[in-house]
Amino acid sequence: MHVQDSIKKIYFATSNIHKFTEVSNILSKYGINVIMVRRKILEIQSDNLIEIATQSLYNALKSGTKTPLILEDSGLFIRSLNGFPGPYSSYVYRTIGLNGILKILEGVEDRQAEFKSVIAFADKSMNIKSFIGVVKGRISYEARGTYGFGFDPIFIPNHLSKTFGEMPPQEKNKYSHRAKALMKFINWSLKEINK
Ligand code: ITT
Repeated sequence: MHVQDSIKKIYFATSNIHKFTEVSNILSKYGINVIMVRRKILEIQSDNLIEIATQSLYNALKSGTKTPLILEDSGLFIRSLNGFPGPYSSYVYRTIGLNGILKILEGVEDRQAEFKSVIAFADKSMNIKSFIGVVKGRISYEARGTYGFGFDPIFIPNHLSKTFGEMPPQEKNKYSHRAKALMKFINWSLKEINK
């Protein structure tokens, strides 16, 4: 792979401005300028985030989105619900929202959950690679905080007491699934440059 040329500027296909801001804040620290591509990309239905992210990346490339390109698929996986809402997190957030999840978990003691993020990357030669980040934690008993987006106000990372919704962006980036996936991507691309 020839990531040398691509490292200064990268396209990010997403319709989610919050994801874009998080990714852009992290990558800019490594001198990478992130350009948001808002085009709506056909997303397959699958229980597997890697499959969704990779297939969406192919679809984006097919429809002419510029490279180097990244795309991210993520979700909240709740243990006592066998991983629900998982890949359907966006839909579940829009339909039943935070209160819906809190209601489903009323009286449920096992609050364990994790956020997962898959970053799929295509270089200028359209070689594809994916990177996974996971943050383990628990679902709070009530929504707290106004930072972030989506399920942030009900997710508390392990060993902490604040929800993601109570953390300013830099603090969330220390723990988040997205930051972890991005760090894997960055470390890999730095290694590729030195090959
Ligand atoms: P794109 O597909 O256009 O990038 P999207 O929001 O539809 O944007 P996903 O299909 O990957 O993205 O859905 C992920 C959903 O999971 C997202 O909408 C949130 O509801 C939830 N989610 C993922 N990461 C999150 C985070 O860091 N904080 C809070 N909620 C998150």
